[in-house]
Amino acid sequence: MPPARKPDQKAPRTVSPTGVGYDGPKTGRDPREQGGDKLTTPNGVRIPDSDHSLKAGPRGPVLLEDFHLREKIMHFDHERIPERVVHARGAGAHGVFTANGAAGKVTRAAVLAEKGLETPVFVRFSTVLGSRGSADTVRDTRGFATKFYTKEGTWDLVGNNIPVFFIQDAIKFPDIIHAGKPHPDREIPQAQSAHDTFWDFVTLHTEATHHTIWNMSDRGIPRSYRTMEGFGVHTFRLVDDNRETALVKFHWKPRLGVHSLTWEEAQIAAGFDPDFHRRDLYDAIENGAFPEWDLGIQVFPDTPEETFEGIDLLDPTKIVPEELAPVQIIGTLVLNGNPTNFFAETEQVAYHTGHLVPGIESTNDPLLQGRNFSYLDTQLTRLGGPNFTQIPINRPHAPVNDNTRDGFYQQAVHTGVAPYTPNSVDDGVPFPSDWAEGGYVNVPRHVEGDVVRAAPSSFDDHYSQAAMFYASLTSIEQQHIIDAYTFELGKCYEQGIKERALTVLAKLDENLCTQVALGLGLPVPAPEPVDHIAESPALRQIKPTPFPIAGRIVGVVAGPGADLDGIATLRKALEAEGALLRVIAPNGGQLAKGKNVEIVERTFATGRSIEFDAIVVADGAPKDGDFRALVMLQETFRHLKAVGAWGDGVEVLAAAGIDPEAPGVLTGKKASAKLAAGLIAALGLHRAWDRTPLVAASLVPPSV
Ligand code: HDD
Repeated sequence: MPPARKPDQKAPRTVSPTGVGYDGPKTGRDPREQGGDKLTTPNGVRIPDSDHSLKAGPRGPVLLEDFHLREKIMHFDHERIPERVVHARGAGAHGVFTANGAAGKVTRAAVLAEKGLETPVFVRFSTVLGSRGSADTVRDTRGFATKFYTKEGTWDLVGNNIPVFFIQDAIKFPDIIHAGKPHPDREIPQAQSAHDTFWDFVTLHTEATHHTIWNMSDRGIPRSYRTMEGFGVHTFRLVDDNRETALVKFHWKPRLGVHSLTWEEAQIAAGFDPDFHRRDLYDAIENGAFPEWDLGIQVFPDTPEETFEGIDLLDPTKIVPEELAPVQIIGTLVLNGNPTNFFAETEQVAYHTGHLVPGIESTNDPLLQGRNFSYLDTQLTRLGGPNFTQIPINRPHAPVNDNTRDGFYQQAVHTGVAPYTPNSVDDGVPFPSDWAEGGYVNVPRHVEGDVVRAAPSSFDDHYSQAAMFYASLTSIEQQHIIDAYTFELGKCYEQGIKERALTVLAKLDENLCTQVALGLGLPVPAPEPVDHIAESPALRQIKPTPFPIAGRIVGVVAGPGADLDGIATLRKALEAEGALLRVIAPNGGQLAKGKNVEIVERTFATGRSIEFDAIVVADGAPKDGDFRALVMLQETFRHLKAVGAWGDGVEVLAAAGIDPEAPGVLTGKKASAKLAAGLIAALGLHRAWDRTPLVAASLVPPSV
């Protein structure tokens, strides 16, 4: 484990573990570093002064011959590239995917099939709707895109943290995005779905109902990128060595469990720390708490109907519950390297659903088919031309000999005179590869039909799986959905849109519809519940068993008189689990007592509850009732996170109005092993869910 780095310290210049970014063998130059230690122009001319323009006398006009001034300003003027049209806001990391060999029976793609094979990856997580500078914690779908630099070429799995999509046909993608982005007249609201055009679209295009209810669930506000599931969404076709095919859906399962923020935490974080998820990912990797996911597949027979248990596998608004088709684990992803340069790597990485390797093929899912065009096309303006696969982060690790030539930003100095195949003048090179030589040979598949603009009738079921999702969740998760619909629709101005949304909810669940209608102050429409398949408990994210706590952060409220021995004991116990302890005190600097020295990492002015997964008050902490400390504790309690105190720290809890007997409140005379163990167990469960009724009662006045 690398030494812990303080969160806001300057990052060391790390070398990416994948080796991505090196151009050594080709040009002898590593593009991540610039040569020498002297300041130069872009052409390598050493310059004496970069702070003063060349002038005719100190008070005279600037001279046109100042090439350094012009180069410096010219380059700065063009530092920005267009942000992604969707998923503009994101964060990435390097890592390694290791196959366990289980997929060998369904695919010939070595990246999945070859037991023990390690493939370098670059993963980028994102929100969908917000601009590049928008807040991380808004309610939205999250992107989960993985670039596998396989030895057979680059494979991109461009997924989301929600297993279904809003629409069934890519031709509607511009429309849903126009509806979800800010209103064109005022360009508000930023990065959120709580506005009229979004709800107008999803209630008129009711195929969006299933995805929308996932957005309104806790999945729309993840605690961390590290605690999100990922899904390939579409059904893909895998091909084995014998050209036998199977249909599959991909799932990423986080080792830390699936956890979310509360809505209040998400809102506070959007203002207090808009970089909340980006910081969390970076700090976790920097501190050695490497995020891990298992990759799993659901496997279905490749029948002509392309359905499984009556579920249309080509409809991207449908899932196959894990109870019907278990997720089989085929490998593990570990993210173990932060980018060296955000722009060069995270901003310039270009994912594409059409980046496939032998053994993995598309299906006829009309959403996927459209994506296979869009991701290639969008890079032309975003990355400035057709040579984006030559940008270091996009460079394949497999040898490339492709007969494409020239174009903007061509990096290669091609040799030979015959960029066509076959040729007789360059000794025939490059040669095509057949199946046996690892060529991407599509498995023949039969296609027939009339040319029509139409969807199959199975795509008409817009509600049954949304109803199944809601019915599958715990009552706490259901309440969060009620609250989210009430908030989002409450932000709409058009009565007609709200009423239409209620008619959709009437099909999903009577209580959901009634509660939201009450919250909006609108009449409750007559229930029209649809039939749905059996509930899927696997969809719940509140689980009774604790998860690992690596990367979790515990704040300890302290001050000059605090029990530093106790803090040291607690820190040791937490660090043994990969978690961190941060001292919060009235002022910055150090706390010292005997041999113990604690650096204050957050003050009452700079800290806020959302930065911590639990807060504990140390014996000897100040009892002056500073409201900022009390607010921190009250928020932590209200957000159902563990709170605690030892020694006379319990007086501070009392001042904050926290009942020491309430669930998830841990107290003790000392910072003992027992207190630490209780804290670790509470962190593993993410929240003290048993506290919910207590908090709910305190939020709603009894007269309402
Ligand atoms: Fe998309 C980016 C995921 C449908 C068009 N999409 C993008 C990213 C993710 C997804 C994770 C960010 C990649 C990155 O980090 O650079 N998109 C999805 C999923 C979809 C989906 C899971 C449905 C299952 N997307 C979709 C459709 C279209 C697009 C139907 C167009 C017809 N998506 C794009 C895009 C983006 C993109 C415009 C923006 C930047 C980029 O591709 O490189 O081409």
